[in-house]
Amino acid sequence: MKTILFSLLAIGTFAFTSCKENKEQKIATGTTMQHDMSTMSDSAAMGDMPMDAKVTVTDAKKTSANLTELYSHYTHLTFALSGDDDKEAVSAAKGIMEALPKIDRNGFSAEQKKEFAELEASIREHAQHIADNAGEIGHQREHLDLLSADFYDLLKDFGSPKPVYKVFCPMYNDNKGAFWLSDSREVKNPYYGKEMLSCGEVQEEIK
Ligand SMILES: [Cu+2]
Repeated sequence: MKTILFSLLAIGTFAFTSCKENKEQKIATGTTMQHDMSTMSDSAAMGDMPMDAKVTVTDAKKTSANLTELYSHYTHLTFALSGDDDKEAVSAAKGIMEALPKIDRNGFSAEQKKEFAELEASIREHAQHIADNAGEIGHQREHLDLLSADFYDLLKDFGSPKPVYKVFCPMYNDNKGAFWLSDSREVKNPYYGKEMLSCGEVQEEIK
């Protein structure tokens, strides 16, 4: 009985999100990812921004431009975890912690300062757990789930430095599901890595 139910669920989920492993795609995406990672690490401005960053950063509200560096470390983290790289995830999480105090809060209202302080404390806590758990990628991924919720609130309430997609994976955490934020509509699942890299669907675009 359980098996039948599970199969039905699996078929349903599959039809919805195409959570199938595709070897060719895996190889292709693996290559792309390495490229992305190397671009990211050799520029302080963080790799994949040149396309729209010039326009966005110049024209954006001060606050959202202010979040550019912090958010770039978050995308570094999702790249690392989608590549099953726990050590890279550690350095991305450290980048998040280092970027937090650099954020200029002078333009924030009293209410924004309060909200930001709460988000900052939570982001710092989850980033710390990720940084402390090299070799425990499952544990790092649990904190990515919570961290992603914080970043979602941050970008929604303080302005996104660029268009960002909210991507949902319905299978993570015993089918409770979890989302992450991505610069691209292309799905590279940080909760499963190569085990199920293309599982997920774009739910929302945050601008
Ligand atoms: Cu932890």
